Amino acid sequence: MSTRTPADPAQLGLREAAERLGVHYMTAYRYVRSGRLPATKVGDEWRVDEVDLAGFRRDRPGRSVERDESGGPGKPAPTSRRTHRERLEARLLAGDEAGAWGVVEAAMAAGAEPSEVLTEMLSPAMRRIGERWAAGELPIAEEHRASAVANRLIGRLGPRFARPGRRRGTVVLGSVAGDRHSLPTAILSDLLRGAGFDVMDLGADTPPASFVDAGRQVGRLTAVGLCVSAPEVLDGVAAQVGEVREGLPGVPVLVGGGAVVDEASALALGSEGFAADPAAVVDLFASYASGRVG
Ligand code: B12
Repeated sequence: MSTRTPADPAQLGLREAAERLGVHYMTAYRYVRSGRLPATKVGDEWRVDEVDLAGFRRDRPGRSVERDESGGPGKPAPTSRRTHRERLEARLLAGDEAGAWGVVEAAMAAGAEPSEVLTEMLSPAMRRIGERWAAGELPIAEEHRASAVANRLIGRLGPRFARPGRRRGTVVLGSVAGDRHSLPTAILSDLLRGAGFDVMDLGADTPPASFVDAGRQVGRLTAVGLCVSAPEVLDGVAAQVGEVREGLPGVPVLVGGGAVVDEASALALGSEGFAADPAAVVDLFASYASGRVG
């Protein structure tokens, strides 16, 4: 029985894809929901591209896909981090939260730490989606849909970053006024929580006065972090940093994010430091907490 869409002859229904793979429909469905077989939902039905199906068959020569994650002597090698990243990207783009979470769980079962899920899977997947959007390969709607799923994943992972015990102080974070990106500070918040900080994340488009208000409300303020992802707002950032610094005298103010490309740019915007990768960013904030732990 063919379930091809008249609109796109290269797309198969899930039942036909299952038949071609020689597996039960529910097995093919599981491949899709776990991100192993790329598929797109059209209305109530999953559609599988013939090219993706061919790739899926090619990548599992003569072995059971269900055993992929198992590893161990005599078994197929464990699925790589890169493969998990690619599967996650596909589930994000499909707007499939359950499938995306399935990929995250599979990666953690294979040994990934929650922080690695954020820095080695979710962040690169989102960057790649941004590159594909910039290259004109993806409509902006798909980027929005992927961002919504990414937000849900960050929420689900959040409790895993709770760290009992001694605190290193509070960091106030947010993206600067005019910058609509909220994912970078949401991700950084959890990395900092995992390192023993309390974090108040103010999210996207935060005016300087709100950084100041938030900073005055929290106890043991370690630093304020301003994130800039959109280059188009860079011009106004130095003035915003000045306002925050004036409202919170003596408090370290750091500026970072994807649009702050090097140390010279960070310092020119008024930041007290710069860090290029996630571990260095956490260390940078931690350097202001040293001597104040407890
Ligand atoms: C999702 C997304 C959006 C979503 C935002 C959804 C959301 N809720 O966040 C929407 C659709 C709204 C959006 C809008 C736009 N976007 Co956009 N977006 C992205 C995308 C694909 C992913 C963002 C993300 O989640 N990144 C993953 C995180 C983890 O990124 P990260 O920066 O590595 O995060 C780390 C650091 O920033 C650091 N960090 C964070 N805060 C701080 C603070 C301090 C002090 C320090 C030290 C470090 C630090 O820690 C984080 C964790 O490791 C990026 C691609 C990319 N490369 O990031 C484009 C991207 C950032 N967007 C881009 C653009 C151009 C835009 C628009 C201008 C498009 C337009 N013309 O409308 C608008 C911006 C309008 C505005 N004024 O803000 C460009 C920016 C170009 C550039 N940098 O050269 C990018 C890079 C896409 C691209 N490849 O061209 N976007």
